[in-house]
Amino acid sequence: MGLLMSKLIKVFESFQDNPARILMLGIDGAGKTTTLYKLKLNEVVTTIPTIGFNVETVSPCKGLTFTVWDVGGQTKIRPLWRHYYQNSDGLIYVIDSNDAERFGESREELEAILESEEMKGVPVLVLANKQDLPHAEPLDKMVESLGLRNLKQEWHIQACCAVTGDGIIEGMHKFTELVKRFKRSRQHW
Ligand code: G3D
Ligand code: MG
Repeated sequence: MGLLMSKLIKVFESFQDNPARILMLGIDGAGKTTTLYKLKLNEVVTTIPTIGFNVETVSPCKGLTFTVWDVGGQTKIRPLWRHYYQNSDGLIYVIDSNDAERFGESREELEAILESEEMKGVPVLVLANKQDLPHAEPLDKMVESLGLRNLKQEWHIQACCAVTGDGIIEGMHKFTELVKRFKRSRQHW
């Protein structure tokens, strides 16, 4: 087991007695599958619950599951996404920082996801991925392009590189805090 994973397990173990369902979304090519493989302890399982809808799941620790798919296009199957939105405790939204041309598309998709009633209040970690590439945009530019300041829920943006794992632990630390706070607040509703 790598050093990265052993550090991540410490972060994730805190969910053992307080299970959490995490969605990891983003447009195709953002780096979700690569991130998933960095997080994995168990195998990544790919299922196709309905035609053309490819869902990956991984459970890196007892009590914790990540459910992952590509957002964008696919108008016919979009209504099915809501089923996965239900009871989620956090959203990790992955962006290719090096592909500014697609920031608009990423932003629209993020806004559409967060408009859903089921996602109300759910905290968001934005993984500004591919920061190793020469044309990666800086975080302040991405915050603006993605309209993150307009979000109603708590959010955090983390620069990372899914290939090397740089930034992933820091992002998960912060995200874990947000998710726990959200779960506590929901218990008090
Ligand atoms: P997706 O699951 O969101 O669709 P993938 O995205 O994880 O399949 O990644 C898409 C491509 O981007 C892959 O390259 C992958 O190796 C690359 N990638 C992912 N993260 C990073 C990163 O942090 N830095 C760099 N430089 N590349 C990254 P291929 O060539 O396999 O399509
Ligand atoms: Mg993928």
